[in-house]
Amino acid sequence: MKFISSKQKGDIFIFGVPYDASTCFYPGTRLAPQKIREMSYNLETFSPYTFLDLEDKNFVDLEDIEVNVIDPKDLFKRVYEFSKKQLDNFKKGVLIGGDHSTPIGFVKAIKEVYTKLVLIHFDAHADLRDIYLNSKYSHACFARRVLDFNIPTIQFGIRSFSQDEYKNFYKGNPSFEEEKLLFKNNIMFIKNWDILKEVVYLFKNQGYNFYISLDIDAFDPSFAPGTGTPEAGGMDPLSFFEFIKYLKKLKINLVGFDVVEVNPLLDSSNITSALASKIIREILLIM
Ligand SMILES: [Mn+2]
Repeated sequence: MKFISSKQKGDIFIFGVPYDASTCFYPGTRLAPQKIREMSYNLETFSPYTFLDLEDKNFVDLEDIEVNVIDPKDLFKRVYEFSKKQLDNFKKGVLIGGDHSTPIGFVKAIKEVYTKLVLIHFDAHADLRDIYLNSKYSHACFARRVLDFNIPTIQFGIRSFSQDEYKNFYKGNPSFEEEKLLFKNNIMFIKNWDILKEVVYLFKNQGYNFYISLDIDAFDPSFAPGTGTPEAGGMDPLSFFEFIKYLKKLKINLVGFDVVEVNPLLDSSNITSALASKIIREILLIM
């Protein structure tokens, strides 16, 4: 099954990575790419936020890649090589996970094409561990690997981190402690939508390209219950759609996007998959 309104040719590719072996709690995110596509047939192709229509957007859903591997490092290599190949033909890409280990190789491939790249990481969890359960490519290491690729990273929605993550990245970080728009160790921590919009504006003016990584658990569990590690106190979908509207107005160059950690086995009435599906529609429209 392909995402609604997928075309034969286009500038943007979508692919699914049905992999959840690095998940530490409940498995099931491997089922998300198919479920999210299924839910797309419930959507209008026309957006009430941007007044754009998916029918007019040239993107190609390449469906799921083969991920018959256990080791997250093999998965990383596979996603990287696949993405690299696709970026010879396509300008931009969208990944549907899978757990948060799935986009690491994709981000690396994007960064090799777009050297001037900034990443916005929406998540409840810091994902800044260097190694987790013996792997550097675990879903708990996503943001740390992004920093290894030398990509300035803006985190939003984070409300769960270890004492080590706190000491190494947040403590003494002016963006964390005083909400100043300053990087420390290439990372900025933002809690407020208006400040996030200001940061995006500054990067856009410096000619940066954008990548957005969305862990669905950034949303409050009341909006997105279908995820393995729910964390109370999260963001709401309306604010996110408002943010996308702002990105459209600003005409940013959004070159990569992923949505991860949707778990259809833990979902209720498919509301989490439906949310992810709607977000993909909105993101495709502004790409
Ligand atoms: Mn998370």
